[in-house]
Amino acid sequence: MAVLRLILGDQLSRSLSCLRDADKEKDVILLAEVREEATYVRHHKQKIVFLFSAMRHFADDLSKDGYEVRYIRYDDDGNTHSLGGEVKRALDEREDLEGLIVTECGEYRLAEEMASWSRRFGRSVEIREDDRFFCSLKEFDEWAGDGKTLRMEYFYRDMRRRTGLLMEGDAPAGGEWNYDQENRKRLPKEYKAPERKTIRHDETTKDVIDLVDAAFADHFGSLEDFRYGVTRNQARRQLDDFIETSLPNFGDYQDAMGTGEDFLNHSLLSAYINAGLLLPREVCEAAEEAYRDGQAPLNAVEGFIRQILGWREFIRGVYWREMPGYKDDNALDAKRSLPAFYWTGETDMHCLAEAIRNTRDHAYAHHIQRLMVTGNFALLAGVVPAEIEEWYLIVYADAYEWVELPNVRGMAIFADGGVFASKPYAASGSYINRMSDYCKSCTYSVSKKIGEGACPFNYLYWDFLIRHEDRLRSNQRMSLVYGNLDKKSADDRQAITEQATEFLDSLET
Ligand code: FAD
Ligand code: DLZ
Ligand code: SF4
Repeated sequence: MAVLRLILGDQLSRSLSCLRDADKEKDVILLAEVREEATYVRHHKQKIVFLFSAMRHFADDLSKDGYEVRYIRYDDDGNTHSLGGEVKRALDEREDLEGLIVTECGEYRLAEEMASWSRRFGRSVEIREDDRFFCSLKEFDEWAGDGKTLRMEYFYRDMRRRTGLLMEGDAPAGGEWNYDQENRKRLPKEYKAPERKTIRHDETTKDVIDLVDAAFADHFGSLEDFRYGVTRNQARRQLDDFIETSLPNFGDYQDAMGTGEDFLNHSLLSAYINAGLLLPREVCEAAEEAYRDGQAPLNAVEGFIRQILGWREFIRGVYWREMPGYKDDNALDAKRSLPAFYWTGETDMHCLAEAIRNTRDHAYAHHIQRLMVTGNFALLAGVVPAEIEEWYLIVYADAYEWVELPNVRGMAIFADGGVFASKPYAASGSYINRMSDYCKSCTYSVSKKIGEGACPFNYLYWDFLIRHEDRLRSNQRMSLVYGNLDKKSADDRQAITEQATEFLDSLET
């Protein structure tokens, strides 16, 4: 029996469940560049180049290995520009194809659509589990049980035990599960981040850059410095390079930020892992090997593995467990529109300008920029969850709803009211000053709490605590900060509220 096998843009793994038993003699493998996926949000130009070029290279490799591949290019005549439309067209044109096999996708909206395909097309549709993750959705649900609050740390320990990663018998390597306390260093003066290897792009990528430049000219982002690898081999080389040059200090500078330092010691691997060019297991194993061989210290390797084995798996479990309601949560009743500077980067707040520039130039920003700069500002300003969430889904090359949405709604802006965060990650300018050199070259003064020239993060922080006092004061983990708020006089509180309101109202949206 011949079947059609659909591979989505973020499923570029040869071990993908829907490819596993593919018959080179009979089956047809479909990949399609379609407008519906490229514009359901207006993705960063580099994200589209990365995926289209990676899809084309992946399809070429399959063809070279003898599979029959049906590849639909964006500007091909007859492209229906939706995945459903392309599946239907392939099935209609090839009567010998008895049905479709596909691996489950990463976004709820598409999963719902796929669930209707069998009825719509009158053919069998088999949706297989995506087993590239360490933890299946069923296992995650069993772990979560009826718990209303989920804690990543306990999940992570279970995953360490289950996979044996960084374990010595029944105990964690080095005796501790988590070395986060050691991973909060500022950058030393004159710190030089590791050089990144450049990737020479081939004709396929150049063609895609031209296509995206023309067809998606009004999408956010610059194409001037496109540096993503687009093949498995290139992604693997990026992994090896990271392990050798950046991992040893990954832990130390994991939370640090620096002007002009767009990558520091971060791995830059999320786009590859999420698109399937690298598997999470091989990435964690490579890091563990570096620890066992004495090439990287435990605080770095544990910190890195925790992000993938812990956070990444946990976030995915939360997404599928909480959807579809999760998308509507607005626990802090946030109402403000997204400020225009999120798109232009034009703001006197230097930390925000830097994070947004990095985002525009590379479809990338590292975790602390996402969480404590752009995320923190949206939280303090009370930006409508749907607007800030769409921004994150658009601007990063690694963004798919399964991973973006809980990170934004759950971690950055507390819109879910604490499904997995025990308190909002709200911070004043002091945090940003402690972890970066941004404040030194900012128009605002981080040491000034209120009045002309004061850092907006300072009064926005207190204003946030005042506005949400009813909800947050009873949270035990907030008792210290509310204790500090209690030391402020009624006049101080009023001045904070007035300056915060005036500042927020002045933002162009
Ligand atoms: P590194 O710092 O080198 O970390 C290693 C790997 O760990 C990453 O490649 C990634 O696979 C994984 N990882 C780390 N943190 C997380 C996390 N919180 N959730 C899931 N995986 C994690 N990550 C995405 O992959 N896609 C997103 O759309 C996304 N949106 C985010 C939005 C916000 C508001 C925040 C706070 C975080 C978001 N993250 C997202 C998580 C994290 O910021 C990125 O995974 C990371 O910055 C990617 O860069 P890197 O590969 O250099 O990561
Ligand atoms: C993100 C994306 C883009 C920009 N374009 C395509 C595409 O043309 N064809 C495709 O198969 N997938 C694309 N993707 C990835 C999908 O949006 C992704 O598979 C779903 O969002 C589920 O995670
Ligand atoms: Fe950001 Fe405030 Fe520092 Fe300026 S002073 S960089 S706005 S934290």
